[in-house]
Amino acid sequence: LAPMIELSRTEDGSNKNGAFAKDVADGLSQKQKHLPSRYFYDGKGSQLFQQIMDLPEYYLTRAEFEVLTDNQEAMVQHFAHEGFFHMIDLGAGDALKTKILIRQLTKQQSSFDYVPVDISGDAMKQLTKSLQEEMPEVGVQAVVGEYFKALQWLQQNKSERKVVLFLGSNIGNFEMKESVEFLCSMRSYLGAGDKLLMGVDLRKDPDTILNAYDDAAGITAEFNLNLLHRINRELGGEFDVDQFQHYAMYNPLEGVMRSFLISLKEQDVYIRDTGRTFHFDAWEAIHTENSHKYFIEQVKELGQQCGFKIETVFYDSRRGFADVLFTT
Ligand code: AVI
Repeated sequence: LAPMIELSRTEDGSNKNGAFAKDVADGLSQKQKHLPSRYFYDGKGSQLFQQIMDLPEYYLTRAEFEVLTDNQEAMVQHFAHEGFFHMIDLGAGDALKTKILIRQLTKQQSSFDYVPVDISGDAMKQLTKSLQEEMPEVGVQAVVGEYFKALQWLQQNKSERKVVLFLGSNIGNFEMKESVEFLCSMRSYLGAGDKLLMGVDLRKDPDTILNAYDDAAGITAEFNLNLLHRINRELGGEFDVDQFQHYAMYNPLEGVMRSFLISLKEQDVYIRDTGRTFHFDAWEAIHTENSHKYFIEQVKELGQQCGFKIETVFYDSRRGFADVLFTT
């Protein structure tokens, strides 16, 4: 399987080589405007996402926490039966969930090191420090960058045994086609018997899903609108952010939660680093995020397309979230 993912993005999604400016200009010039959701996660956005994870409506994090807590012994047995391995954690953040597994691995004296990958350098510094304090016996090699950085790391360490964690339903933020490309790319760097533990949010009551992305306290709205603030801060944008509104919509046929920013009036917005002005009609939308919700059968097919087989599926007690253990 050939690597298919494009490896040319900036490491942290910032404006280093103008990629951010270019993506914004491209997205806002389309007939249906859009902005890539990976730009949500600047310092402020990451902080808001931490708040989202504590919201009463945002069930995903708690559900996955339960899955990992209740199944930690079984999971670790699947990972650790053949000697040393690298545990690579894509989008590790504060690794609150992964620490459940790390503790269990240490308890069982498994031979492994931990490779957290995250776009936030600060998060990786803090995580390395907290692990050194809490579990000094665990070797940690943090990688700062987007997911493609993790793929590069996998490529460089191709011959060693690996367990990849891709938790939190982060896969759900890709377009369907991108998720296949990403998983196939990952698969091409894994060897026989390597594992992938992937968190996926499952189909459920549409209202439960919708509320999770349109919370009463308005934190998700702030998270979405922060993208415009970020364009103002980093690209010299002139968005009047109060003139845009968060709008979230769930399509139960496709199983996709979509988020938008809606222009409340007809307006022109200049963005210095793009050298251009963008026109918005009253009530025109910018599509900012997809979050896919899956049937287990779809997850199975997704894996199969890239040569992954399901070893076990671990569910939460409500069967609303699953961590799927794939092997090659
Ligand atoms: C990071 N990702 C899995 C979150 C999700 O649920 O799609 C991002 C998010 N967007 C709004 N709320 C949370």
